Amino acid sequence: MPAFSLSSATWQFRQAGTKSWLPAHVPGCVHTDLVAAGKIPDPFFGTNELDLQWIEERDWEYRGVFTVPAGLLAGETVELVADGLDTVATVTLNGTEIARTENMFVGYRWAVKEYLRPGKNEIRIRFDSAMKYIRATNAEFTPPKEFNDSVGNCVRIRKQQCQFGWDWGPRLLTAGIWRDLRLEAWSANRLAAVRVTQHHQSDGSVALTIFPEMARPAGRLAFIAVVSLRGHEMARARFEGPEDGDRIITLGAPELWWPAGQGAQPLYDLTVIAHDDTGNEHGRITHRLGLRTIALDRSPDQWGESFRFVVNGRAIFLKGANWIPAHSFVAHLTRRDYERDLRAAAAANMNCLRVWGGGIYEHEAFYDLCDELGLLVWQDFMFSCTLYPGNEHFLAQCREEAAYQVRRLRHRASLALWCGNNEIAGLNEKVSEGEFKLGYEALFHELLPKAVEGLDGVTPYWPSSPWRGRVERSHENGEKSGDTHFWDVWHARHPVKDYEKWSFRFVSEFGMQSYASPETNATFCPPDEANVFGPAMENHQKNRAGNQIILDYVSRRYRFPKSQKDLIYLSQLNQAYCMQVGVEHYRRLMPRCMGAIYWQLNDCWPVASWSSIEFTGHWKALHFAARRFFAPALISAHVPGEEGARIGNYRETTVDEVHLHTVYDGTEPIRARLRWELRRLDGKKVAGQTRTVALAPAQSIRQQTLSLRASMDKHGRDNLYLRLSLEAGNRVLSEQTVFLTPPRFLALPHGAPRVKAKAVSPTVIDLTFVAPVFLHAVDCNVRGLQATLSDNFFDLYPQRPKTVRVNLPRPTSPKTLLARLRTHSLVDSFA
Ligand code: BMA
Repeated sequence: MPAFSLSSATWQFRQAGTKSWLPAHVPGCVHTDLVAAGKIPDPFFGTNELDLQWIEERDWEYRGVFTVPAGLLAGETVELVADGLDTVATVTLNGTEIARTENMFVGYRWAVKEYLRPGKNEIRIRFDSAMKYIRATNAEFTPPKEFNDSVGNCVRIRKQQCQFGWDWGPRLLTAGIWRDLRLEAWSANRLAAVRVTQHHQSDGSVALTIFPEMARPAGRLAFIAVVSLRGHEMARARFEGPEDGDRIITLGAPELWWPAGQGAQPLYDLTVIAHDDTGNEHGRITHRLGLRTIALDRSPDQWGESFRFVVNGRAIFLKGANWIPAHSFVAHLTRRDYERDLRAAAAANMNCLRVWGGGIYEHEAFYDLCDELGLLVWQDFMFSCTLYPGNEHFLAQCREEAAYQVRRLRHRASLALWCGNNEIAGLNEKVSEGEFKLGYEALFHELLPKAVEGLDGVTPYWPSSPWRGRVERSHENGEKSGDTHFWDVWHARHPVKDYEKWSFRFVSEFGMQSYASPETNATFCPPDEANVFGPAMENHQKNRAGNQIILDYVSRRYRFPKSQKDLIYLSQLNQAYCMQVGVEHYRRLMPRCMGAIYWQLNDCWPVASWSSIEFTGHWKALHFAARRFFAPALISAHVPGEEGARIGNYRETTVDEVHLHTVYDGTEPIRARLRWELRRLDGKKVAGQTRTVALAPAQSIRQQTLSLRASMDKHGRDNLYLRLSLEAGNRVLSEQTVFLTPPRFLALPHGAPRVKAKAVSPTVIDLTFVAPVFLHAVDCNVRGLQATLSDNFFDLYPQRPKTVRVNLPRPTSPKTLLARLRTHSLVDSFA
């Protein structure tokens, strides 16, 4: 079908009501165009955000001049296709108004042939201020106050909610043509969409039923459907209309698609071509399919009701993180940007991401990568935290949005769940009251499930996250059914060990903030303003209590740091520790608990936040820890009891034993060596043992309990550490150090590792570290080289070599790498 992308038009923009036009980009947005034109400074730098709030109150105009290719005008119908307009837009073609829109999340097509002319054409799109819109539209609806709706009333418009500001994101309310804009020409009819359902038969074959959806009633059309795998045609069918039985293609011995860690991710191409009896083509659509079944199993069991995802008949523990928009200005994001963070998610042994409901329905590249990497997608609809208007006009917009997005994403191999909203039912008290209740139920219990059922029909729907089948939010019920957001640790400042108090069925949010690295902070803050409590840094901490809570948790665990750099390091170690305690507990609970999705994977700008990957792509300590605590074969310690204090602040402990667990979610049973070693910090071995253990798929098991009271009494708990490892052949599958008291009390020895560097290739170097003494949380920094390390923030045990692979963007000699390398460990951070 002939198409012409309007991104190639000559684009300009201006503030409405002013004279001069400036160059613009499509896709793009006002803020990035203003930066490119030199009219505003970098919105992320320092406190610039605060000076740029005027942009949201203005109206903006875009105009594009283009020449229509002659062939295009030969089409009987020419459509202007807008995949995304942000948001209150009036579209004009050669002076005639074509359409008005008010929903960022809907793609549109308008018949425009009669307004086009041969030669030069002009399209204009005016974006009215979203702030003016929310003051005038749905104004009879005032939602209850919500701490993340800092502007107030942001729910009155269907626009990316976190643009209004969030507790990790700036208030940068933009406007623009944020996705592709093009002209498409066709005659008689057009293949608009293809819906495919998979029937997995007992003999292992898979039958694909193909439902072509035409723009007009089909008439005399025929369809050809071809399935191929890695470029080889596997099957083909020819059928007449939607009623024709031949629209089924059966694949005899297909390769199944699996989530990461469970098997491969083969992707079949299904191409459907519509044509008439004279052979004229009326459109073709290719979908990449993963052959798999997926179900949300909620069967009664001994604890209440299960909440587990079953793929190809196998129940799978979901390991992952929450995903927020990858940039405050999403229009510019490309596959490369998504690739950076999604590959990092897969590298950290994740098999799932939750696309959180205050952002956007993601870019095609995001889902392409999730399909390729085996990352299951828990897809929220874009509704978050606050209640929404329930009037017919608003609901009609939501209906259109749901239909558009469900049609767009339903065939995705990675799509595991449609979820109605983030945190409305579970956390907003007003959800059960009068009109709020009516509006809520109309949207989340009728409209959205109907759209999913009618247009997808396969992917499960879950009304809200968290949700347990009714409006309530007690932890007790989270132990019985549904999913839970657990924020006692962090927001309510409970002890970290409170993760272990509850046996939830599935945990879709829990998190701990940390500061971003000094390198990331330097991108928005000059060194003399980089004090984390100063105005520039404070503006990059969007949680009002954030700094206090970070300091609170850091002080519970570590000594007072030497410098701000060390505080940043400790905040990251603390974050990694908290998530480790949470995730390992949830994994040990398997099969009662079947998912741990921490808050949050990524950032939309450089900021102090709950993320494990900084905005610059730099991995925090948490991301390295995630790779360890999400490992398929895990050695995990449960240490009941804790260090506390009596009146007078005299230390006491209730710790005296350690339970050693293994958790395994590999696919084949294996045998491994479980090794534990209790040592004094001065290196002397106190006790230890190695034994062989059998690991069975989907099994969490307590292997052994160590009674350590006598050793603690004899050597002092401040002088001991326990090294645990799980090994197979000469590979360490899982390893960790357990302390019997908070690290601030430990008598940690000082020392520096010897490091040897060996070139594997011009851009790959292996660093081997050997430390004379035990060193905890060794941070290796190779400043300025943009290196990627296979591990960091790791422990070094006396005389036990540890090799880290370093990937470099350009050829580098081992000598240069060693000269740039700086290491420090926990003890070096203490004042
Ligand atoms: C959650 C999320 C977000 C928020 C985060 C941290 O509950 O759903 O709304 O950013 O907590 O407070």
